[in-house]
Amino acid sequence: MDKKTKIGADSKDEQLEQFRSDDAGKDLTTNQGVKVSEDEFSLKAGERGPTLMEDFHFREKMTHFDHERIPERVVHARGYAAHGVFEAYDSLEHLTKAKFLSEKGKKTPVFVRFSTVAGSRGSAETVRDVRGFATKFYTEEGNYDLVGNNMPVFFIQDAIKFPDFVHAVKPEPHNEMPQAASAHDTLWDFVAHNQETAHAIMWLMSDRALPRSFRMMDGFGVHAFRFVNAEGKSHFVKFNWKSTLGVHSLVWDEAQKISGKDPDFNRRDLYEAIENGDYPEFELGVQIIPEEDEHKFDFDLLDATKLWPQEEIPIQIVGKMTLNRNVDNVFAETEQVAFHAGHVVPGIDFSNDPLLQGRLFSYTDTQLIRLGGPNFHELPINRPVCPFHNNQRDGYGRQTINRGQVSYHKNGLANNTPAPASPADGGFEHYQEKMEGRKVRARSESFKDHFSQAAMFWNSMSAPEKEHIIEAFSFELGKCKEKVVRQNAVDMFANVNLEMAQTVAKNVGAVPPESGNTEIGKTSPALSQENTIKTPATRKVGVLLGDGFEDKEVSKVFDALKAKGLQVEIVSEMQGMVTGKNGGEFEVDHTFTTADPVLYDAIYAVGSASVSRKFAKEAARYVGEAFDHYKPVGATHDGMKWIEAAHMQGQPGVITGSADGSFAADFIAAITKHRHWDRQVE
Ligand code: HDD
Repeated sequence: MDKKTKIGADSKDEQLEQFRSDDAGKDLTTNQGVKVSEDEFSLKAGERGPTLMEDFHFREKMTHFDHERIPERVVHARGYAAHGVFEAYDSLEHLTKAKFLSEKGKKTPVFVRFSTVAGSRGSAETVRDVRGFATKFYTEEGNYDLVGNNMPVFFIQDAIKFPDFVHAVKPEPHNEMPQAASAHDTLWDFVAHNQETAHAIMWLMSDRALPRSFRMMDGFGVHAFRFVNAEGKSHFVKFNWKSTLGVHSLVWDEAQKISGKDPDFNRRDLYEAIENGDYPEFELGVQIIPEEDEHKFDFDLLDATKLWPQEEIPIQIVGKMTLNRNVDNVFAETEQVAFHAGHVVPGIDFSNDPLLQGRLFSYTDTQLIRLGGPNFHELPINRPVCPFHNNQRDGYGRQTINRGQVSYHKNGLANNTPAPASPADGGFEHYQEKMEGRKVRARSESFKDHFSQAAMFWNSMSAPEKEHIIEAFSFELGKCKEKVVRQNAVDMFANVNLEMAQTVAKNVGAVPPESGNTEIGKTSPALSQENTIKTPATRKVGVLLGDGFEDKEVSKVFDALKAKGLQVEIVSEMQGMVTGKNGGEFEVDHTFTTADPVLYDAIYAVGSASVSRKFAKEAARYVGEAFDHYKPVGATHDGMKWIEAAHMQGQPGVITGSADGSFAADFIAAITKHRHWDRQVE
């Protein structure tokens, strides 16, 4: 490949540049390029007369507007994306011939879209749901899409059940409620009648379903894929994304409140982090199982309701993705991006997982209706950065002007080109797996254990995580109107853990099951968020400041927080400047009403000696709610009175003291822990 066509970290950005348009400062024209002289009044027969058909500017403007919307994604409609770069740590040539993994330090542009699954395009983001985590690698050998989720297991084993599962979880058809929620009868009715859902439901009821940030969750390719090396040797592989900030979650009460206070909470967080230069990073990890070991495990590798415990099959970290650029236009990029689990490059191939096999059909099919025809690969965001040539022609919105007489293969007139490339020359060769069998509609016996890994997940949770799961079940089933739905669900989950199911049963008015699983079997400590990476970096602290605050000391605390990469926002009674005792000034970022304690990771109360009654009331609310959500609370000087009034002193994660002393260091240590579950909350 010559220098000009070499693919690097900036290749996609350079390609997109050809399509960008800056309208500011330009003359207004029609789409035909004709300058427009008036854009406020339609053309009429007399000032008070009817509008005239010949008003081409009105017609064009209105027609375009009338056609602005496209169908939202049937699932994952609500999403947000960013550009970035993937860098390989080392060569994986011994495992795969995929070139983007073949060389230490090799950089490949990527585009990542995070999403919720069930909600419509405008729904709230902090709902209880799986999060999509879809990555498009623009490699020199074509686009590779890793279309994953933030949970390693799926709800069903065979793609033929996907429409049923999605119908069950989406709003109920007779009244279109509830929006972006699984807490309703049809989902739980589906669950009890399709018990392969057990393991994924345990994840959905856990804290993983409430990520604090898209930046603070892991991603999973879910299925077993194949790596194939240049010698044709195949290994099964599972892909894992590991956030360098660790995996952290909201609590349910907080998540519900954020849905009202800031329905864009997760996208705002991602957008602002990138704008601030706090680029989200995820390491790519692979779990490898040699083909000959396929049957050595107590689960079937082809079953997407099973994870590969990392204590048994370790994760090898092979590279890092950094998201470093927000999109220019959400519709053009985030909405029109078309992912496909079947977009692979030489060196990556499929397994026979029946869920994956069905996905290979569904993704192109859905893009045809969503993006209006077969040319969606020509949209700027979807174009590969390497050249592409074939004999496909025409269709709605075709942009490529294919020159020449020939559009068929084989041909003589164009010297039989474009010509297939041999595998040695980079042509994709499907892995030659030996197959034999009868055509059957059946589920393999090895897919029939639905509860062992669900129980492993439960057994691996810390005490607070278990409590949250019980609360989640109690909320979700409590929202189901039909008693039989609640009863069937608790009876089913007794197979995961009897005590858990009995507690939930009592909470939701069902009959506690008498028998079930009481064994504490296998555990996988890596599944507990207690064991995740903990860092204060990029956490957001709300600081309550009133006029006359202790400015010198507070400035020192701010410096200490910022030095550790924390974000500080000043909250006060009114917008404008807030002035300290010694004349130091800070600009207020938010008033008590435009912000809210649920939007911060920690609250630092300072106040001042002479705050108003309203200030005092709001400060007490901020501190109290942060405390109830197990967040770190810090107070110095006059801020202490709200801590004392609420009897919070000495509780875990409540840091008081002099801003001159060890306060800042102690407060940062408390923030590093994320939440203080050992706190006594009434
Ligand atoms: Fe899917 C979208 C992830 C099973 C059919 N899926 C979609 C997206 C993600 C996933 C992240 C959003 C991509 C984007 O941001 O544009 N899907 C998964 C995972 C699955 C899974 C991790 C199981 C391991 N999906 C799955 C099955 C089917 C589909 C079994 C159907 C047979 N998925 C679709 C779809 C979507 C989609 C209907 C809707 C919008 C789109 O594709 O582009 O084709």
